[in-house]
Amino acid sequence: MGKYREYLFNTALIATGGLVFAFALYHYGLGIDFRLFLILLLFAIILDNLGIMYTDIKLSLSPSVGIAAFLIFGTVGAATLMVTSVMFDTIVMRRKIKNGFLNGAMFALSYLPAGWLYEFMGGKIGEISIAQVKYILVYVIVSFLINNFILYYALKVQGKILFKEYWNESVLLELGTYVLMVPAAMLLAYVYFKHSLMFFVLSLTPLVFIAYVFRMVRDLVKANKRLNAIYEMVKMINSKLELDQILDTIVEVISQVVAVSAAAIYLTDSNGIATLVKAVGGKGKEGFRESYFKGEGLIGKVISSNKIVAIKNLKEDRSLDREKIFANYGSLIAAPLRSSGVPIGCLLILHVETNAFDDDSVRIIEIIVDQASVAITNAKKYYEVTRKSITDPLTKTYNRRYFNDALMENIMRADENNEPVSLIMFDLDNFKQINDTYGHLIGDEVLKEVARRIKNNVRSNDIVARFGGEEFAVILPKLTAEQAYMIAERIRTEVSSKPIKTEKGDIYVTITGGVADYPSKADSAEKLVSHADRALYAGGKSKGRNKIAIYEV
Ligand code: GH3
Ligand code: MG
Repeated sequence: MGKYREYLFNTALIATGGLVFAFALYHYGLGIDFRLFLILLLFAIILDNLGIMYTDIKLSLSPSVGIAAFLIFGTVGAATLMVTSVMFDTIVMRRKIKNGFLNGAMFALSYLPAGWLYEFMGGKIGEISIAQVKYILVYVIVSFLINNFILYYALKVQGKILFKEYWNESVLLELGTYVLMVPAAMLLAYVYFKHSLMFFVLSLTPLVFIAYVFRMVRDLVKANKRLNAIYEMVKMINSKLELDQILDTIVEVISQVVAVSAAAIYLTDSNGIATLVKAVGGKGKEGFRESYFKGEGLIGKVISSNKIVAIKNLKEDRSLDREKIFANYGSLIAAPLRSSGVPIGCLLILHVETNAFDDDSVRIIEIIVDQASVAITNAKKYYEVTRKSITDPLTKTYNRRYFNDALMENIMRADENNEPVSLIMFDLDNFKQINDTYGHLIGDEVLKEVARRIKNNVRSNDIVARFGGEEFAVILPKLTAEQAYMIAERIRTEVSSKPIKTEKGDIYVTITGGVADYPSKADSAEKLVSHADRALYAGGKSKGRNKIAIYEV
């Protein structure tokens, strides 16, 4: 679908651009001095070459030559110059044939109507005066608007999603260059009308110098961005961010230093299987393969070999044929993530165009990925430690400490939202007997199984905790004691109805439960616990066990 839309858009753009251009040539003719045309073309090409790619948009000073040509030749001559120079730059210098035609059509469609509007409004060709400034501004703004309008849609149908983040910034930057280019163009045209061709050519050279300085500034800005990206990564290593936030930051930082159409992060488990944990661009997670076995496919190979892979032209690379995902892209970088030399996953960066990543990009990715790996490892370790500190090792339910915090938090939330929260306390019946009959180890097995049955019968945000030796507590947010009673009953039945299978045979156990809720049956966390406990003994244990009771005020 996306491909079809892109094809339709491209065809329509090239056809319209070509037709309008042919009409202009046929109807108005070129009528230019070819020697001058070639000189201007040469300068336009030089300036385009010194231009800088700002993410997906090229900034260059060649429009100043274009505007000068417009003031000298008029609409059709100037448009011809600009279409020729952009096509030369894209097709010959950047080797992108399709984009060459797209850019040519885009320029024809922006500069021709802008020129016609200029002439229609009364702007003059072939001479220069201050009174023309306002018309020249109209010419510049109209061509700029059409140009960027088409470019925006071209990038959009090409599936470049991240460009939107930089769009405003790059458009503003481009507009800024016109502050320099409009006066420069007027000066050039003035020199041409008043002085010799030789003098005119000489006055073009400072532009080349300025473009060169521009490029140096760009390199500085780029270097600065890269330093900043590394700084962000180092900062992240020492942060207490969760793994998911770390992965988000990695993708964000990467898209600041290289052009990204889509990116994915895979992390390996203990069996060496790499699983997709983050995906942006393309179709999100659906666009990427869910997992790769050890050594399987590009991702598996990058992880096993521990070597970064950069493919400049995916369309010519036969080795990846079988992986569908790569059919939509032109180039990629796949970088292994490793922690103290051990592979932990892979970062995949894709771009729709070929040759999107130069050697510099690959190097910076390598550095970022090293830092990112440390941050990922730290986050995983931190998660392990916190998880261990709040769970009961035998039953894998929450421990008493976590239960206390969670109960306070749930009561606070209940107050805020004006909702109830319920608590069930369970105690295994005659558990001492089970220990005495079958031994402590079998007793442990029984406890584990009862915990599992309780967890299986509550919602995912209910909190099951081991309150004491053979006592469990369940916090049920948003439920009244009556609703919690139903759940407690379900758990009681579930525990007593099926035997627990152990080495020493099937064991039947029963549990007794007490229920209370906040705020109707208790007005504090302490009372909620003591009231549920009192219901457990007064209403359950003392009345024969294997029962659930609600606290009576
Ligand atoms: P009641 O129905 O009144 O609750 O009787 P009970 O036997 O369950 O009550 P009691 O409080 O007398 O005994 C609880 C027993 O639970 C005593 C203790 O040894 C055992 N217990 C506590 N923690 C563990 C544990 O982690 N593993 C095992 N196997 N037993 C435990
Ligand atoms: Mg007991």
